[in-house]
Amino acid sequence: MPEPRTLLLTGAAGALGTMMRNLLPAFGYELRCLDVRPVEGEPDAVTADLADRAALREAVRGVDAVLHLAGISLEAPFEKILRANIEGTYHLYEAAREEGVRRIVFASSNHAVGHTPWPRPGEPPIPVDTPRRPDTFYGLSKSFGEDLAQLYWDRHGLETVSVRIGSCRPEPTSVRMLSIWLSPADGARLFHAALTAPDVGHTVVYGSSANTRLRWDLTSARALGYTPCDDSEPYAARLLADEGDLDPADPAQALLGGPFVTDPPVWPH
Ligand code: NAI
Ligand code: 15L
Repeated sequence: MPEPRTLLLTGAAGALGTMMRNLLPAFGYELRCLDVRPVEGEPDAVTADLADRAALREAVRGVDAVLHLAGISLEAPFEKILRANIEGTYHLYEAAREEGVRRIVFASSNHAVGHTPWPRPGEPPIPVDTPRRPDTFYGLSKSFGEDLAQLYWDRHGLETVSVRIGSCRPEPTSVRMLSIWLSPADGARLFHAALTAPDVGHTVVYGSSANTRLRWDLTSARALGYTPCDDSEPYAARLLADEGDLDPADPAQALLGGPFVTDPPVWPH
């Protein structure tokens, strides 16, 4: 497969979409942007809802690959998650299949496995094939997306890398994030690797930087050619002084999904 160059970026107006619009062109991508909201500074962006199959077909026509970031990015009522994340992702995959797109990089989330306990000291890191344990309807939609990706690979030969993103933001803002932080620059490196690695079929990876306090397995991400360069550790002393260390007796701290696992989810924290 030749290196993709023309890339449809869904969710381009969002936090991650905005960071990737700034970072991915340096890797040689020409971006076509899509969002249900206008995308600031991108007059040619497609303004469309993921429910609009005709608009999606037109948007994916001729692109080499899709970076699918659009959707609801936090917990929400099931009906909203159903429409945007479950049905919306299905519509995108159908449009891609119909137009012959070869690869999608899917923004999955740590919340697809958010009910997984953090490993204790000395235990191995959480593997990518740990059983799916969503912590919310939101996490459930990401679990669905991973299954959808597997189906479209097995039935239609449409490749996907599902990236279970930790927390991608300029700086980690909690002790939990020290383990799952993905710096924006590493995010761009990881998405580039996911877009260009050969023969991925459907591959699931965790999305984080090379954090000293990493507690999940980055092997499958590294196998794509991803070499993370950042580490959250310089932020650790300040965050630990503010919050103290994680309390294994508190479900919001003992489980991967953190504040999402409580009912109702405690967010933002
Ligand atoms: P965000 O909420 O800032 O951006 C999502 C974008 O999707 C928004 O611009 C929104 O207008 C658009 N959107 C929502 N529903 C849509 C629809 N029906 N049709 C078209 N566009 C729609 O979220 P963020 O932080 O940029 O995350 C991007 C993706 O990465 C999301 O899928 C999120 O679940 C996933 N993710 C992000 C993480 C992070 O740390 N930022 C962590 C884990 C996963
Ligand atoms: C996610 O899936 C969210 O989209 C993001 O906003 C963060 O909250 C992240 O998980 C997290 O777990 O910190």
